[in-house]
Amino acid sequence: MNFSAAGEVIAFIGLGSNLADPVAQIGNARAACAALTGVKEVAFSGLYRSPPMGPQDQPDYVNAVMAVATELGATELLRALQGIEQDQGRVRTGERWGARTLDLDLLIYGDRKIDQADLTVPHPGLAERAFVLYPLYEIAPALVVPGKGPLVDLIAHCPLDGLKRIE
Ligand code: PH2
Ligand code: MG
Ligand code: MG
Repeated sequence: MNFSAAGEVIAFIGLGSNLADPVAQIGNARAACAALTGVKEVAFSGLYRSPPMGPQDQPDYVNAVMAVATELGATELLRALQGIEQDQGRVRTGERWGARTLDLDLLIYGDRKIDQADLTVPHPGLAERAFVLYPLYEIAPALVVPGKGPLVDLIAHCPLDGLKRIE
């Protein structure tokens, strides 16, 4: 997949929600991402339901992955995604992997590897998370994840862990 023009980078965003009507949260977040200046939607996976990774006393998650073509730098895109999380009522409780109305993770930014205090790309948990890998595979089956290898190989080593495509 390469629908980007010169000066644009293809980036992948992981979407997750397990509070306050998760399906609606994901739909609203998709629209908000596509409406960002300097961001165009290229592809959007189906919606997936998965048991929580982390604390088990929280609802199941709805997850999806979106591909965008963007003129924004990686940090600019991260800040824009954090703005959308805030707009959709994200409360940072400090609990690791706790319930949230909306989580937007910058999974992949072109072929870049980024190691900053506030941003690691590709996302460090990506290779172990079925709820990231399977939706990603749906929209980019030939993807090679920078520093981690072909997506097909990552998928082959990642059990579904209860992940189900919705509908
Ligand atoms: N996100 C978390 C913590 N746990 N579990 C699932 N199934 N899906 C998520 O997106 C998720 C999670 C923190 O970002
Ligand atoms: Mg996350
Ligand atoms: Mg996050």
